[in-house]
Amino acid sequence: ARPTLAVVGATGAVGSVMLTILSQRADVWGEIRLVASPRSAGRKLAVRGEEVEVVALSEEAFDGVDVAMFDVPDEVAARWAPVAVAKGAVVVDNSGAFRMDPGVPLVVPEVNPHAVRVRPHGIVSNPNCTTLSMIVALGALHAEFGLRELVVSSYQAVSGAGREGVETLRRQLAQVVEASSGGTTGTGTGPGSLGSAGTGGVGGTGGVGGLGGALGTTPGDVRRVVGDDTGPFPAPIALNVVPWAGSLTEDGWSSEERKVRDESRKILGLPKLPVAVTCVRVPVVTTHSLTVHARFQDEVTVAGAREILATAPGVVLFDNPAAGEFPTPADVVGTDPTWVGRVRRALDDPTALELFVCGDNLRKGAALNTAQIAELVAAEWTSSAGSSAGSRPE
Ligand code: 11C
Repeated sequence: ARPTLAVVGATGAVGSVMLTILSQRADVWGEIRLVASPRSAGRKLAVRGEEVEVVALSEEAFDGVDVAMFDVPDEVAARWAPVAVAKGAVVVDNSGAFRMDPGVPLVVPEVNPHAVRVRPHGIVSNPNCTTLSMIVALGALHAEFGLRELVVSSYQAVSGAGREGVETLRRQLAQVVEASSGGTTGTGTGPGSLGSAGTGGVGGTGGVGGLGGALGTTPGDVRRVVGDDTGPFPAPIALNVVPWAGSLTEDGWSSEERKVRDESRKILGLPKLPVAVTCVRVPVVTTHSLTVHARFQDEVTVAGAREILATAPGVVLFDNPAAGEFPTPADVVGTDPTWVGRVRRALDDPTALELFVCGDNLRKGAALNTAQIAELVAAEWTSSAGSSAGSRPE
């Protein structure tokens, strides 16, 4: 019998993409049960071309479930994943609740598929979307060249902050368009929030019309237009970039930056890898991008790196700057691979490469990788000896 799958968090931003992905991929599942918070129970969602009614998250929701994917906040996963395990399910969790637990494998099927088999707590973790947006390409280069150091900056899409992140960007874009086309903008009325007297009058009143007219030319003008409610971001995200993702941890590091470092080390099996990372939010709806400086054990060549990237499973090399060809989020969104461009050898270090990498943060960055891990687990059903109806692999 095919294993029964539960999708916990089916109505969320990642959960919705998961239902699409489950409908697109080769079907390895028996029943697919959709689970969400009680307020979503009773809704019907389409998966594999059928309408399925959402059931409320409860102990009974895991009755007969073999594999349970969790796309929920950390505290919900921490509370309910052990319940699903106690009911006999293998949990594939996309939250940050268990990733760094030594008894929980952190799996990227193209990089460390073998790790999925050793799961003493019955839980397999899916990495953070920023880590995932680069790690398939880096794993391929590491296998050949031996990675020694990473220096990374992210350009993260607002959907990484969930539906609220997307709604905030859309609202602010509407506000700045409105303000720039003669609406309520406060541009040019003063020295602005940074107090740089002398720049306040640059925009003038009313601007020149159209997106960006005068707006974005004086300190604090965008902030005044979008108001105090900046949603999940600590500063306006329209007409801006924000050097922050996640929460504050020790010594000024964001939780997101620590995740990229710690998770990359764990996935690559390099517990002491030096990783310097700065995470930045940009006004892109979906698809995270990263600049990567990767230093290896020995000298590298661009030709050698290109050959590896061009043939690595899950990677697309798109790198012809003379023709204006490199990945951008607007072109990559909705696709599965990790896209790599701008491959250069570091000018001052023959052992290092510079790359620009893009990956859809909701697909490979979240739902797709979770689905791939779940499929690895499901394969244990079909490969286990005497896989009779209802039997679970040992
Ligand atoms: C972001 N990467 O873009 C985050 C969201 O640990 O899975 C996912 C947080 C996580 O804000």
